[in-house]
Amino acid sequence: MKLSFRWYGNDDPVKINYIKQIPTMESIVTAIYDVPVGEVWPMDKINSLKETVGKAGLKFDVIESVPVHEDIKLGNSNRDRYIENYKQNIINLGKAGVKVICYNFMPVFDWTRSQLDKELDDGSTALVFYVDQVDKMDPLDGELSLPGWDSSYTKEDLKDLFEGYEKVGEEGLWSNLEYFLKEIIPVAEANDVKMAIHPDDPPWPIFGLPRIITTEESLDRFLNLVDSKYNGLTFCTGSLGSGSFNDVPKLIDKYAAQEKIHFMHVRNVKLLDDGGFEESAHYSSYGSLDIVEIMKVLHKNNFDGYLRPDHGRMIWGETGRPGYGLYDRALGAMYVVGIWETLEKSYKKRGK
Ligand code: DNO
Repeated sequence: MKLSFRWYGNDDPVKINYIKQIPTMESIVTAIYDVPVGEVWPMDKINSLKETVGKAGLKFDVIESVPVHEDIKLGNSNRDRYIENYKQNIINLGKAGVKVICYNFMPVFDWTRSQLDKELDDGSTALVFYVDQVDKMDPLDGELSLPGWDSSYTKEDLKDLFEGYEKVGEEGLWSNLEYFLKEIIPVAEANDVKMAIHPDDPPWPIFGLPRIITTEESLDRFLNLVDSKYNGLTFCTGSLGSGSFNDVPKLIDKYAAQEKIHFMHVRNVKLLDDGGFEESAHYSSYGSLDIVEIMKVLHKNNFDGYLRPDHGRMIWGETGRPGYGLYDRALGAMYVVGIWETLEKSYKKRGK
């Protein structure tokens, strides 16, 4: 595995040089944030980001994300213009040496939580999804703002989008995804850039909007839309693991064996009885996922893709981007690296 860490560019309160100080850290996961969704990322911006990352002694080989314009997801008549731009982004990033692009196909909202700073028993704060709170949230009243969401939408835009998705429905979303993949995957192949879809977080429909990348069945369906090693997954343990219906180690075993996992997001979640969840420290017994088992199945399948510790809590007084502080993610990184080293050494000893 190649250890990586998400960094939001020069505006990120986490300094890139500090990231490099995490033992065995190889790569930065980042993006261009000041180009509107759907437009082409200029080569000079890509190269300057690459230079910054290189100067810190890290590799620039994973992009998270190149966002997909809503017109593509909705299958609107102007989608081809945005798909052409998307292809150009793949070409430009390929030229800069990028190996993996993470993206998602979630309508309107990316990841969703009801609270970003829930205080846990030890005084740290974490992101949570409480069902009763989410039930009371109304994205159309114009008041809501969460970090995974594009805050540039007006109330009217949102209303139009919601109506659009109501017409499209789940099956329409699938066919728009298929159309998109059939266009972009050949370009990814030609430029040696692996596409890695991020599952829906949480893995069920929210606010009446369809969500389709949620279960084993849907992952199978997705991979069969275009059968190519360039059409793969960002396997996010926390997103898929928020649904008790997903057996995370079993799914990783299956898709790693198929060499369809290009990028791993590793974090833990504590599932609650009513279907909600709290994000927890990475260590297995703090949440509902067995992180050792997860690392074991990756190791068993000789996983050599990128892996990053996902969301951390805020600890030691750190403030910053919810889920993306330095300290707890660094602890998570060392925890998974420790498990990996143990696996490497014990299997070598046994002569495997
Ligand atoms: C949340 C992230 C997601 C992810 C996108 C990929 O912390 O994992 O926002 O970056 O869904 O497009």
